[in-house]
Amino acid sequence: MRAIRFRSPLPSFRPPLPAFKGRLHDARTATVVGRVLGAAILTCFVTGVFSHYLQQPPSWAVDVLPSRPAWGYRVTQGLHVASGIAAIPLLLAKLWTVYPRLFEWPPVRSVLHALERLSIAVLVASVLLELFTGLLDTVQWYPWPFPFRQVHFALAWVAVGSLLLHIAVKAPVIAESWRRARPSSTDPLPDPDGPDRRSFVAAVGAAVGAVTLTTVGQALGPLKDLDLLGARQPDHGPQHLPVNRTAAAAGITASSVSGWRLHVAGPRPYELSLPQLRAMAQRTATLPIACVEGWSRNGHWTGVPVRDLLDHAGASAHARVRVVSLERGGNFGVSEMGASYARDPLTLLALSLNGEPLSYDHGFPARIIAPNRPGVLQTKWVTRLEVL
Ligand SMILES: Nc1nc2c(c(=O)[nH]1)N[C@H]1C(S)=C(S)[C@@H](COP(=O)(O)O)O[C@H]1N2
Ligand SMILES: [Mo]
Repeated sequence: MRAIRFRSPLPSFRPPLPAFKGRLHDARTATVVGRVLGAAILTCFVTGVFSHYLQQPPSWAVDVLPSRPAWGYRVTQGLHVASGIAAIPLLLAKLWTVYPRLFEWPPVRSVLHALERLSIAVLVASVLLELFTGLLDTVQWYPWPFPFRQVHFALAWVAVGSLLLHIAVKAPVIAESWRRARPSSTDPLPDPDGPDRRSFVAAVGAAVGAVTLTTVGQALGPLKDLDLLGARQPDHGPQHLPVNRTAAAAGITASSVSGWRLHVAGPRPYELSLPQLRAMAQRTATLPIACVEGWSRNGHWTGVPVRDLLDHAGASAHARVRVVSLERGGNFGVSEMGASYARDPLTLLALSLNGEPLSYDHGFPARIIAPNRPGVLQTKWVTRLEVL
C-alpha cells in the first residue's frame, strides 16, 4: 500500500521549534525504559483482571473460582498495586524521553502516521488516567463522578490494547535498537550506552526502588517498617490488623448488635444466638485480609466453618450463599459466594481474631473470612446467611 502523503503548502517552512539531540531522547532509551514499563503495565493488567473477576465473576464461573491457594489474592493484589506504583516513575521517565516527538515537523506525514500518533495519544491518556485513578483509590479518594471500579476496568482494556498496538507498530524500531546494542566480537561497534544513558537508567531505577520500598511493606510483612508512603501500616489497628471501615462509619453501635442472632435461611431455616454459635465446633485458620487497595495482613481467625452452618440448614453441596450484614446502605453490606468458597473448610463465620472476640471494627459479633478472597467480600457484622 502506498502511503498517502500530505504536502505542506510551504515545503521549506519550519516553525522555530526546539531541537533535541543526545541519546537520552533516542529510540534505545525509549526502548530500555519502555521494556520495564511494559512489563509493569502487563503485570498490573493481568492481576487487575484477576481481581475484577474474583469480585464480580460471570455467572458460569461463580462456583469454580479457586478458593486456594489461601494467599493467592494477597499476592496478586499486592503485585497489582506495587506494579501500578512502580509504573508511575517509569511512565514519567518514558514520557520525558519521547516528549521531543511533540515538536516533530511536519506533525503528520501520512494517514498511517496520523493514526499512529492518535493511538499514542490514546495510550498515554489511558495509562495516565489508569495510574491516577488507581493511586487515588489506594487512599480511598474519589474526586470524580463515575464509579471507580467499572471505569478502571474498562480503561485497562483500552490501555493494554493501545499498548499492544504501540509495540506492534514499533517492533522494527525496538528490534533495531537492540541489534545495534549488542556488539559482537566480529563487529566491535562502540558501546551504545555511554555514561549519560547509564546514569539516566540508574536514576529511574532508583526512583522505582524508592517508591516500591516505601510502599510494598503494606503487603509484605518483612518490609513493613519501611512502609512510609503506603496508605496503611499493616500492624496499626485494633487486634493488630488495619480497619478499612470502622463500626462507627458503618453505623454499627452497641445497640444495633444487642440481641443479635444469626439467621440462616435455607431448606431448614434456623437462628442461633452468639453463645450457641460459640458452643459449636470451632476452627482456627490463619488467613489474610487482602484489601483491593493493596494492603494485606494475616490474622488468626476462629469461628464456625460456613459449610457446617449450611449443612445444618439442609443446603446442597452446590449451593451458593448470600451474606448479609447489619450494615445498611453501604456498598459492602451484602456479598455472595459460590460453592467452591462455601464448601472450603477454611471459610469461616469468624467470631474471634488473634485470640480475642472480634472488636466492633473488625465485625463483631461475626464476620466472613475466606481464603483467596478480596477483602471487600470479607463481610463484617454478618446477621444473615441465605442459601441460594
Ligand atoms: N459490612 C462491611 N463489611 C466489610 C466492609 C464494609 O465496609 N462493610 N469493608 C470490607 C473491606 S473493603 C475490607 S478490606 C475488609 C477489611 O476488614 P477489616 O476492617 O476487619 O480489616 O472488610 C470488608 N468487609
Ligand atoms: Mo478493602
